Amino acid sequence: MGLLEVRVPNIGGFKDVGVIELLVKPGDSVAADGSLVTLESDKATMDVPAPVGGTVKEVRVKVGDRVGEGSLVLLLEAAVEAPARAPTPLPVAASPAPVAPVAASAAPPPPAPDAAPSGPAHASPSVRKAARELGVDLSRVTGSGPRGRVLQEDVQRFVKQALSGQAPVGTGTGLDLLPWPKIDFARFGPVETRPLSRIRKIAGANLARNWVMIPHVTQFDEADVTELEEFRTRLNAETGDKGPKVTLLAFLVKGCAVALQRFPDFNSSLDGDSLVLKRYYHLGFAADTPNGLVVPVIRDADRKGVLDIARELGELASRAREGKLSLADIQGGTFSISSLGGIGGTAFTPIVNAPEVAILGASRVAIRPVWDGERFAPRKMLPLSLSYDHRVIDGAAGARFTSFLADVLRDMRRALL
Ligand code: CAO
Repeated sequence: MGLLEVRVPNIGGFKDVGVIELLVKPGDSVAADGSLVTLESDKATMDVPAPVGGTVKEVRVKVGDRVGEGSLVLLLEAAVEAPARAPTPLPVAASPAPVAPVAASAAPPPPAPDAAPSGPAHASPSVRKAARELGVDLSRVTGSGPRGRVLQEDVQRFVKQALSGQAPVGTGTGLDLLPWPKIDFARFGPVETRPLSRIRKIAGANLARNWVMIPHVTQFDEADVTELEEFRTRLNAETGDKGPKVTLLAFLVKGCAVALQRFPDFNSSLDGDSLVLKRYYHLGFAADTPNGLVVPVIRDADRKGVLDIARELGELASRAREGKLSLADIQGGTFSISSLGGIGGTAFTPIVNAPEVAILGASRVAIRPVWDGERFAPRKMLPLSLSYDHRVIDGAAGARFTSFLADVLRDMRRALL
């Protein structure tokens, strides 16, 4: 059993090709045709395979080396008697094709060139083979190699995460977070432990996912609701006990439905490389309940009047507080509103409610001096905080949306236009 010199076979005329990955180390056993190293030209990635099965004795290249046909890759101790003809430099094939037919039995079979880096996933043939065998869709694996190349360990990590039920996260762009701090708080003072409610656990998991997966931007603006508030007060006085109590939130729902029709991207969802634009306007509103946050949905807000919206808001909010919402009450939302105006605050950054792409936060109306061109006048100003998914919505669109919404709230007759 002699030592076999494994050299770079005919690689289709490429002369100065980089070694980008060593797939074996001294002492490793390899099967015949097993991949030894991966080479990469500017057009293709290819593996140099073992001509016969055996044990790797010495690796003669390192990552970053430039090689060409005939370069010595490693020394292999063949498991069986090596064929008489040494696998030294292969005869140059006449064909410039990357895969040259090789006759000599001891010579390495030709490397299998792989898709050029412009392909959907950038990975060597051995990694592709492993992915195929494991049923892994390589386009879903985050590559941690140079230029985002998917390595063996990326595929292994992906499989491990899939088996453990976690979302696959690669090292390159994933969250390599420190473990959560484990502290015995009782060492520092008295504590009380309260289990999280079911709603809080579900909402928390959703919020955490949305916060880390969506690139959020929050656009702040304010709407002059002086006239709207006068109208609302009059309306409530007129309807009295006969009608629903109309709060600012009902006008916000209506105003947002109008703005969403004007800016359809805000009423969409991302689906892979596409945007699904919804032609219905179902608006969710965050409701604070003793058990945590829920988001009931007002369907077809664009087709409802403010009184109907106010009635539904009241019903849904009380069902939410009593824990009596049905699944239908919380499904199908296309945009959400989180109103903290009844409580206080000047601005906040709401978290987008995936798979929606935007959410409007409303804070407490304040009377502020506003310059009307000639003098300062006391106006009722409603602070707006619009968070959106920056993958879908650009900053300019975000600012246009809040400006338009502020215009509608300043004069609701604009909702009729
Ligand atoms: N500025 C000033 N006052 C406001 C206001 C605002 N932006 N919004 C509401 N108000 C007033 C209302 O007019 C009402 O006043 P009156 O009783 O004098 O008429 C009072 O605040 C209470 O309103 P409300 O809370 O009963 O009704 P609403 O329609 O504004 O809100 C609901 C309903 C269910 C959304 C609300 O009760 C609630 O749960 N809010 C919290 C939402 C939340 O937790 N969001 C955060 C989610 S995490 O991002």
